[in-house]
Amino acid sequence: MTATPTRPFPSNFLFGAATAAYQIEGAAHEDGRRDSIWDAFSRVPGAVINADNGDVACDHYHRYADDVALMKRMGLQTYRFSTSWSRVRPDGGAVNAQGVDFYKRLVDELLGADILPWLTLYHWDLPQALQEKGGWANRDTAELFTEYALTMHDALGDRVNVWTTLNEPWCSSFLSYTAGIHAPGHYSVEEGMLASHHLLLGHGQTVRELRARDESLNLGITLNFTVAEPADPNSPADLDAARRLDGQHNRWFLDPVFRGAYPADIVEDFRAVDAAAVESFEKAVQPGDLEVISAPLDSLGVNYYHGDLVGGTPSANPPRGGDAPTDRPSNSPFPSHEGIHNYERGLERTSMHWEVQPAGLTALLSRVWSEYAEPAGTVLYVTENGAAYDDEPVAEDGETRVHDDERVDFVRGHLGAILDAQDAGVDVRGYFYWSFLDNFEWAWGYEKRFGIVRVDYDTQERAVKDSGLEYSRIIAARALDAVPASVAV
Ligand code: PNW
Repeated sequence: MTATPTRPFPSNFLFGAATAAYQIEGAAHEDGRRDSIWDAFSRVPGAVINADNGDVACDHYHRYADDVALMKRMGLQTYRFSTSWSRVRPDGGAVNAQGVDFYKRLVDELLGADILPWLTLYHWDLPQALQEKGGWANRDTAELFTEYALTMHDALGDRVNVWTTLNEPWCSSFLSYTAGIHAPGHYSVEEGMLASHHLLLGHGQTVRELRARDESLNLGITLNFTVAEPADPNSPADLDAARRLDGQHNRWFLDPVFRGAYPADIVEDFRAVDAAAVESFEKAVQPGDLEVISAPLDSLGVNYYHGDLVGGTPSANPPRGGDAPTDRPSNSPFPSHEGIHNYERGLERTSMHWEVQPAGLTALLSRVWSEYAEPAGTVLYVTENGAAYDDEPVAEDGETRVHDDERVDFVRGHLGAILDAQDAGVDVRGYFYWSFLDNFEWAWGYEKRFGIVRVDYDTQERAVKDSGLEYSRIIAARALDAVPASVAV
């Protein structure tokens, strides 16, 4: 007797996995590619754990055909990857045809395997030559970003339909220019604010230009979110801490993109911390910018890893903080962080020390849908969700196996959370597990493994983890329960 599949996914729902150029490609000095800010930052003593860098990474630049073949065997319907500005316009200016050619080969391989290419234009690898002119704190970078985007569209516009401008501008502004944790590793509230505006400006201009070229493109942006909950929903101080965290992390980007305005409460919170930074930011926001930034979008990518339980006073039982990757100093990425305290809620945590809370994804999708996406006619996709665990590979029958039961539960739990959101009326049409491969986890180097496919960095061998096998079964069944016991990968 065959069980009837329960909890099916709608027929238009896309199952995929995601990566980013600097994290997997390697070939950092090949075919005309030049340094990005991550190549340069990786050389700063103490910036990346074990002094790791992306020189080789997963060697995907040379192994892309095998990697695409593996995606195909696993049943992925779509693959979210990023193109490297540093390959395509190595110093931000002239086009490097060899760099463009790599992405043509990759896209052709995907199309040949019947996998939908989901292209992200900026996943943090700004050409170092542009950083030397101020990077994202310089308004010119927004213009150059659009020129680079148009180069990619010249090359791939006939074959790629889905274009995401930016991945997680919160990371490429505040984590990078204010907290000092990501490249270029600066510690400035002013630069963080300017970078966020210029990133969004680059996004909006690019949407406008691509739309003018081809109305049929699916255009979007990917943002990363937290779900900020007050420790005591009756405490005004806890509610205010949650408001400020939500405002600095989520609304700082959602509001300009969907409503054409930065959140006024957060601008004032920032002013109380650094009035000069806000003055400089207000000068940078020129008339018309917010209209450009709020250009209508087809899709919003939602990246969700974890939420935060916060209070306005220190908790008697604070969570053990995640360790910093290195001893290099860092600041808070939140300019207005005073009086926001994290609380422990006893949830399981991944090896990033991030809480596992699938219900947070349901809450996030529902909120973003009703407050921002639905009124704008924008569809949601979960463009990243995943977990790092201390995987233990084992040799069984001559094969490498990874029995990553926690990651199996993580994937199932979050897919269930998406079904819950759909049941509540949210139009969310896809899921991309982060990441397809173990890869260069930024300041954590190769220490943290997020993949559903294990990478042996000595041999570059790939091995599908149990989570990858389970994901393949779910994709084959197109349902969460009653998945077949096995699937050929
Ligand atoms: C995202 N934080 O990054 C990125 O899009 C991926 O490239 C990355 O590998 C993945 O999540 C896992 O970390 C983030 O410190 C990195 O809050 C750091 C933070 C958030 C997102």
